[in-house]
Amino acid sequence: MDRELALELVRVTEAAAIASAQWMGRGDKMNADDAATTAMRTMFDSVSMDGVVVIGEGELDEAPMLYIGEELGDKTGPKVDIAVDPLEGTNIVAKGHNNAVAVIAAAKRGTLLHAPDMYMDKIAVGKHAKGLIHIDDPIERTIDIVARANNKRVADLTVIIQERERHQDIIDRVIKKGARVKLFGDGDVGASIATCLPQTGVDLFVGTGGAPEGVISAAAIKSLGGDMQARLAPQNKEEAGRCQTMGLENPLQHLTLNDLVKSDDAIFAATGVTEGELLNGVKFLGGDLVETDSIVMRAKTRTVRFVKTNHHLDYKPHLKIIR
Ligand code: VTB
Ligand code: MG
Ligand code: MG
Repeated sequence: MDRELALELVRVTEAAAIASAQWMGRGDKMNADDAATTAMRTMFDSVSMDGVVVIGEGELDEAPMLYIGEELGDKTGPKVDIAVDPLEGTNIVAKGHNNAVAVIAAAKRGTLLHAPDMYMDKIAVGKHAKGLIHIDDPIERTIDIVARANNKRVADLTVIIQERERHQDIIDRVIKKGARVKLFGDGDVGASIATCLPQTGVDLFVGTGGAPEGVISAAAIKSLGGDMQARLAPQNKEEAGRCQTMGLENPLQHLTLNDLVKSDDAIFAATGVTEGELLNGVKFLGGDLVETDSIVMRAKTRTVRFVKTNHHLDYKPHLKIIR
C-alpha cells in the first residue's frame, strides 16, 4: 500500500473533525455526525485509491453515504478495504465532553473483518502483554498477567472500562482484585488504544462495545505493537444471522488481532474533535484559522506520526458548517 495514502487519509479525518467540531456543545448529536460523514465522504473523492467500505454508516438502504459496499477514491491507487467512523463519540460532541475523534482504518483489500454494527466483547493491551492474554480468562487472572508483563504492582494497574450497567460485575471484580478502574462515557477506539501508549497510564481495556469500533481499533493496536482479542456478541437470532451473511460462519468465533486485521498492510488515521488524552480537539483560533491534531500510523513499519495542521476556513468554504 502506498505510503502517501497515510497522509491522504489524514486530510479526510481532518475534514470530518473540522466539520463536526462546529457542533460541539450544541446538544445535537445527529447534526454533528452528519457534518462529519458528509465532509469525510466529499474528501474521499480526491484520494488516490481503489477503496471499498467494509465498515461504515450502515447498508445502502439505511445510509446515503459511506455505506458498506460503497466504492471510494479515484480508482487509480491501491485496492483497499476502508473502515470509517466519521464521528466516534457523537454524544461526546453534543455534550462538549472529551475524547471524540474522526477515524479511518484502511488495509489491503480483503483483510479487514466485515463486522456488522452490533456489540462485540473486546480486550486490549499494550506490547509488553502481547501474546499473553485470552478473552476467556477470568479478569482476575488477566490482571495478574498484565501486571507482571507491564512490571507494575496490581495496585498500580489501571483497567479502562466504559461506564455502563452491563459492565458493573467486571468493574466490581477489578476493584475487589485491588487494581484501579478508569471509567469512560463513550469512545471505545480511544480507550482501547490508550493501552498501547504508556504515557496514558492505562494497562488494560475490557468490555462490550461496538464491533465496528473494534475492527478500527485493531488497526491502530497492530500498528502500535499491542494485542487485542474479541468475540461478536449478537443479541438475538437476527443479529447472529447478519454475522453469517457477512461471512462469519460461526458468529461466536474467537477473534484474534490477526482475524480482525489480517495483513500488516494497514493504516490507521484519527483527528481529535474534542480535547482528549491522545489528541487535542479542533481549535478555532479566531478569524478563519483552525488547528487540528491528528495521528496516523502504518502497521507495516510501525511508524506513528503526529500531525498538527493549520487550516484557513476562508479557503475551505465547504467545511464551514455554522455560518
Ligand atoms: C459503543 C462504543 C462506542 O458507543 O459502541 C458505544 O464502542 C455504544 O454503547 O465507542 P451503548 O450502546 O452502551 O451506548 C461508543 O461509545 C461511541 O460510538
Ligand atoms: Mg459513527
Ligand atoms: Mg462510534
